[in-house]
Amino acid sequence: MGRDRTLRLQFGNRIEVVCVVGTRLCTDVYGAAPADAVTFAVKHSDDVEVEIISDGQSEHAPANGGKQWPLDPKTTLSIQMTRPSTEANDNKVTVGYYGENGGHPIDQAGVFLTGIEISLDVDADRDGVVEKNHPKKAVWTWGPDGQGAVLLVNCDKENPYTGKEDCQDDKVFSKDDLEDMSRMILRTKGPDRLPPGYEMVLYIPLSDCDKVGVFYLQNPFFGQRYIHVLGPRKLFHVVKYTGGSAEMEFFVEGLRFPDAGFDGLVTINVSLLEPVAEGIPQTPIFTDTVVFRIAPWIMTPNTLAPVNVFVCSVKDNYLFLKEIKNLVSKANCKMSVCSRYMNRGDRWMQGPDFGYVSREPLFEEVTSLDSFGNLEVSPPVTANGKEYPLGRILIGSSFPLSAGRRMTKVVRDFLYAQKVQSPIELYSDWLTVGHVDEFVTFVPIPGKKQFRMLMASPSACYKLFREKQKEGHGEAVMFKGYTGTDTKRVTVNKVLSNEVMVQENQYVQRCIDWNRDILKKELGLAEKDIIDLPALFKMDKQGKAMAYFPNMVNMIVLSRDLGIPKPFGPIIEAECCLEQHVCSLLEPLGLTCTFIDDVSSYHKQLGEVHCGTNVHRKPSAFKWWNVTP
Ligand SMILES: [Ca+2]
Ligand SMILES: [Ca+2]
Ligand SMILES: [Ca+2]
Repeated sequence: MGRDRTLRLQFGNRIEVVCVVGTRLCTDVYGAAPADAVTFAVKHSDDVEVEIISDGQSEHAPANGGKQWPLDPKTTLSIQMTRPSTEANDNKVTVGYYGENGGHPIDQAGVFLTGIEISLDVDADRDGVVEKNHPKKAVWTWGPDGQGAVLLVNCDKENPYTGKEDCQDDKVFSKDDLEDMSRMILRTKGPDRLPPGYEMVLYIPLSDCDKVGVFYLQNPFFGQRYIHVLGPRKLFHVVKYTGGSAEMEFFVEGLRFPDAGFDGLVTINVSLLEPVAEGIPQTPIFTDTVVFRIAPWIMTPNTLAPVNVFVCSVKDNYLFLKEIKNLVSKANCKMSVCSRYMNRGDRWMQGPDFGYVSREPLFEEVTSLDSFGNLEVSPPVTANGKEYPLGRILIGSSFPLSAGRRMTKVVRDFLYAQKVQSPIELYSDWLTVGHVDEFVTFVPIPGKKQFRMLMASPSACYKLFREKQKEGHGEAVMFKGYTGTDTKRVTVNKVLSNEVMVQENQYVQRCIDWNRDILKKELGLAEKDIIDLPALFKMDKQGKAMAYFPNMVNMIVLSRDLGIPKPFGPIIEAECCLEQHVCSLLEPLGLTCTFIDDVSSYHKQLGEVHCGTNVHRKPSAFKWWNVTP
């Protein structure tokens, strides 16, 4: 806001000053007084307010100059404009000095004033409308009682065929792109023109120039043009003062997500510059500031409704695609197949209105822990008295004290910096691939605002197999119709008598239990919230675990419809006992299980259904700025 400025009274010279409404000019009356003066009086025009301040007491000076005050070194005048001027210098303050005998003034000093209103405005109360001069527009606070404007990173592409994201150039190619930006309005009110030498400047701090971009809408009524005025290499922009009541409309885009060393806040200022004298730089006499917080990168949990399922079409997944297609049509959402040509192997899908971000480390080696399968997000939870209305991010990491793989620091720093889905670090390094989604997922309970956490469980599998053995199905055969390389005849008895496998799975169960305890504590879950899905693992040569049969927990969740990797379990009475068991756990909750053969397309390459798909979900109705991190 405006600073108080000091003004020096002079005799004989015409002083002209611009005063922003709401700011003060202070002047000393004693220093300028003629030698034989003992009192002074003040005359001023209607749109000016003058206070006589002496010894901490202040008194309004009447406009007509009818009162005299004793001259005292401690006395100052405080002058402010109460409304904007209609013409330059249309207001005046005159100080008259009087000698012992009063009567006529010995001398007079006058100041001509031009009032102007300036307000840089944003939607600080977050109701979708840019209000006028919100008192806390420069302070950003979280929570339902907080305030402060928000900004999106414009990281989508309005045109999917362009090479870069929208925010990477200084152009606006389509009006739809403005929907991704926040409005900012510069409101001014004053005379037709400012006295010579005054200038209005919009500017950003150097530290924000790679984080925010601003466009100005030129000629709103005749052939609109969007001029890039602030951003990288554009730290300031001189704003043309147009006079009268003016509203200049700007569009602001975020260029970067919050990250290590960047809390997500960006600042935009407007200043009024005043000339001091010919050849001397102008100085700011008034600054108005607004703050935006750049929206965090947010993950959508399985419990949110699906909108579109993205699947990559690769060489050998034709049948898999067909099965996913059936599931998607049951779940009533869209499906986009990304061709091999477009996905270049395994690229995260990009397209219109589908933003993306990538973080690449400068020095660290990228490991498989960095890929997206290693990031999951829980449904909304309350844990240890704290609410997480957008859920919590689960990231796979190495066991404490072990020197294993660890999600690259830049990715971890990035996730922590988003603040609204406070990450939980899980131990996933015991797996060959090392992904969180190999042992945990979440399913909604249709019709209720509840969910269950599903975990891969070797003990549940052994328990089921022993039951089947006792019931006389020890010779039931697994892997029937399985297109994998294991062609040996595998029975329930064979699995149960394999001591190495028993030991390896005990180890795996302990690793899962370690995570299970963390998840229960950090998500505030009870035993009844967790369902164990039978799974078996085997160790690779490096002592890391991989699924022995397709890992059912690695499923795709489309509302009530679950696409579960087909486990190829022991066939008992013409039915797979694993499928039958899982259905008996999930279907009473209102869920529908579809088992999808992903063996040749994904399982053999150590991924399952979930890894081969990406689901674009309806965003949470909960507004992220209402989170209290
Ligand atoms: Ca508003
Ligand atoms: Ca652009
Ligand atoms: Ca855009």
